[in-house]
Amino acid sequence: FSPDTTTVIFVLGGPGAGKGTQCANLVQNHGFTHLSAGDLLRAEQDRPGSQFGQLIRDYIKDGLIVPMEVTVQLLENAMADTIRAAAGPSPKKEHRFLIDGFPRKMDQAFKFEEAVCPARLVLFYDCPEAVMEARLLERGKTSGRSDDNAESIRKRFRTFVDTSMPVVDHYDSQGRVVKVDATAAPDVVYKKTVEELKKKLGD
Ligand code: UP5
Ligand code: MG
Repeated sequence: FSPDTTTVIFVLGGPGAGKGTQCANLVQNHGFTHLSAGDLLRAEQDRPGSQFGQLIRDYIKDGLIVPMEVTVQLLENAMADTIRAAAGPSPKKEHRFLIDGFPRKMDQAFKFEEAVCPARLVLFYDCPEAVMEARLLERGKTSGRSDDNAESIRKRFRTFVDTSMPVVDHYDSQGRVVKVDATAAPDVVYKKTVEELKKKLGD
């Protein structure tokens, strides 16, 4: 994917920070395509005949990072499908992707940027653990997600701190991170997101 015609924004933040919620808003109002690595993994897990189903199930339950080959391939396929679906007599000049919940480990970050496409920016939703925990436990009452329980949530937080924060710090040291406080209500966080993106992307 050429960075001239493909804009990739990584969307990071702890479990329950609101990545998916904010991405949905950005899709509606700003023409992004939203690809959630977690959603793609859950779909692959449930796909009949997938050779990775059980592996994904085990990793997600324990809040661990699925081996990167699986996730990078799913994202690459989804990007290609999106671009193919938009092809026609007047193809889009630019495709903008929000890659949600990825990369959450350094090896994924290097692999994706080298093999697929460099990211223009990293949108980082910053939120205290207590707030995220309350949101996830509340969602867990109805979500059906195998990792929305107290024990899995604790493991997800640990993985986030130990493995995923270094990715944010890495991009921050390169001046590519846009940090948004995700504690307030969704519409407040969204307003802030749009302001920050406007500053960086110029539209
Ligand atoms: N909510 C959202 N914003 C709110 C706000 N401002 N105020 C009040 N409530 C708010 O939101 C979570 C809940 O909070 C919702 O109920 C929402 O209404 C409410 P959501 O937008 O879903 O937050 P999000 O950050 O997307 O939380 P999510 O649970 O999806 O985060 P995770 O990062 O844990 O989940 P993900 O699906 O990305 O990954 C799951 C697992 O997949 C990982 O643990 C890992 O095992 C695996 N994975 C990989 O192995 N590799 C990858 O690259 C990616 C994932
Ligand atoms: Mg999500």
